[in-house]
Amino acid sequence: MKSIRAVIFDLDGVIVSTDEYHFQAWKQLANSLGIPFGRESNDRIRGVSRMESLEIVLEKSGKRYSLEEKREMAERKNTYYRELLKRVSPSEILPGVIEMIKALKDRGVKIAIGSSSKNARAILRAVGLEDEFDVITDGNHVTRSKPDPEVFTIAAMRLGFSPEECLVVEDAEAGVEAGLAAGMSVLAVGAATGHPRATRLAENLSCVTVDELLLVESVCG
Ligand code: B16
Ligand code: MG
Repeated sequence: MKSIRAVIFDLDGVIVSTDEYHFQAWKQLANSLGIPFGRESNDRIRGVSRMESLEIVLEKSGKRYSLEEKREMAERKNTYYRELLKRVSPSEILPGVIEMIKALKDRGVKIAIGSSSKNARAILRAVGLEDEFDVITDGNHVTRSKPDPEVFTIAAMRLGFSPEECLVVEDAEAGVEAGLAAGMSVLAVGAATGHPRATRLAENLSCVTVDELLLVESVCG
């Protein structure tokens, strides 16, 4: 088995708590349409694309909508979301992220972003991390959303490593599945901590040392 030479981080819910802003923006859209949308549906939209998330939100609507109407709704949700993103600052970087990035760089391990979000660069810029990653692969580079492995496969190719040399850090069930389907090890954090097939589990990145991340199975929290 090859050792881990690159770590590919998901963004929303792993690097920054923007997953909460996605929820609030979808909730705002759902309220305007008179559709119930609660926290119990939120885990299902983690990691999946904007249009696929919209389909999940619309499941509880009795109405059928045209593609044009759906595009307008997705655009409106993104406008709500971008408004919420204006408050994002470095203080919203999740626990252990900065320390882990530094520790990985000190080891010479390459780091990448593998996100479904088309807003990934704007978020990384807002928290001051845009220049920290060797590669940023996001929703603008893929044709298929997680749980398809495409975003992680492209990130690994751009980094120049084979899948078994890469470890993915994910907070979404769809993202854990995507990493495993890419043939990579996966550390599941946050909402995905209970995932039965993840390679490793941790409450968040502050619960894992760089040695544990790269070498040893760890459960924490
Ligand atoms: P956008 P990640 C994902 O980001 C979010 O988890 C998911 O909720 C969102 O629908 C998706 O990005 C698309 O985001 O509307 O900004 O393009 O977790 O893969 O970093
Ligand atoms: Mg995520």
